[in-house]
Amino acid sequence: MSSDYKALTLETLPERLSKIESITKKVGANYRNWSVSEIGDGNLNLVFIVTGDVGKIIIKQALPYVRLVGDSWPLTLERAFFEYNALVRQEERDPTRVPTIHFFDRSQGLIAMEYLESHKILRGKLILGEKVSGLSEALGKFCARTAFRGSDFFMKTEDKKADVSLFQKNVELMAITEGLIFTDPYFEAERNHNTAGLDKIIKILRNDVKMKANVQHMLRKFTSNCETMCHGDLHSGSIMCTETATRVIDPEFAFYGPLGFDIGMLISNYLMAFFSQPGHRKNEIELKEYQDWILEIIDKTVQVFYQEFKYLWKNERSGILYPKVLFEEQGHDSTEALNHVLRKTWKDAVTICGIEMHRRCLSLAHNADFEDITDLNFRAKLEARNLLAGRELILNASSLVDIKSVLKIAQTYNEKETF
Ligand code: SR1
Ligand code: MG
Repeated sequence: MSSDYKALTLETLPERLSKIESITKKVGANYRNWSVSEIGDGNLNLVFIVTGDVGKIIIKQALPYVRLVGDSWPLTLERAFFEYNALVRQEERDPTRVPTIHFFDRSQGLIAMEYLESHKILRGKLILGEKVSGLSEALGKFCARTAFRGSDFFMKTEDKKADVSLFQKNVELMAITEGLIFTDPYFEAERNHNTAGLDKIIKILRNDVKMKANVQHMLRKFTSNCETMCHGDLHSGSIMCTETATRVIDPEFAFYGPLGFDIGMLISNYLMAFFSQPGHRKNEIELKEYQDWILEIIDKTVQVFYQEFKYLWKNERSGILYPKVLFEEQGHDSTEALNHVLRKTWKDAVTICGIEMHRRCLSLAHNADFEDITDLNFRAKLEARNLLAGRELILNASSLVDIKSVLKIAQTYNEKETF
């Protein structure tokens, strides 16, 4: 850590940032008029909203430790550097989907970025039963564009290799994913916790050798298949929406990995929103209507993902992989090759989806979808459905060849009496 690093406070922020022109331009030069509030509810960082005479800005600053745990789990500030670099690339690959960056300071682990007026965290909206129009369109395209344009289908290979080597240094955050997502749920790890009543289900998961092996096959891909730059943490807490607009935030876990990683994690978080709904609304008609809406969103997101990926394959395939010189320019159709790529990507997505469903109930960082349910017996019952459905996905990823079959599993487990 740089020796001049200092975490910002509500009191010190205005004077410290008043010397930075790109910030005063957005907020106003008279820093004595700034009001500051800390809104960070994530697991790692400080997040401030700064309001001045001219406008508002978001200041995100890394702490030298994991906020969720405290200083017993030190973490360098470098995640801000990776987040900054990921935001720059995401802006190129899917313009206007991520917040505009106004300022970055590596030694302070600090990024100043666009305040997303009237946007709320998607997870909160899903818990409240609020709908967002254009959600599937925005995120299906985001996943396809970032996956395709960050890969050897599109990039100049020297740029891709340089980028892989840059993001391979995001070691600490990849280690969090490797531990919390791929490993801890499947044994009695120190940081795990779970809702009481799940012991029988947890035993089933931890004794399922075939499933554990599939998880590890996926971890192997996570560590070695540097196919594209993934957001790395695309859950519903990394998405902000109004009723009609959708933006993606927080790519500090970015890494070069499997093409299906982000879409798989996204679907997983929708499925957890789906399974947890009975804990948030009791009216049967409203419940069914909203759960159906979530399933439609998933279905449409995947359709948009495929459509966009296919479009990019046809129109932007300029990298070293499956070059047109070997196919179209020889009068040969590349559709079979494309379908092969999509099949493998989908299998990875389904596997990641199941793994994420496990870790959010068993490992360290749970999600509010389930955690906000105060009736613990009922929460355990819903989590059990989610855990067993996740197991089905991991075990059967090869045969669940489309989204409809995944959604069918969700519907089946949603009706299941698990204990
Ligand atoms: C210690 S960090 C725990 C989790 O929070 C982040 O948002 C990631 O999902 C990570 O796995
Ligand atoms: Mg985050």
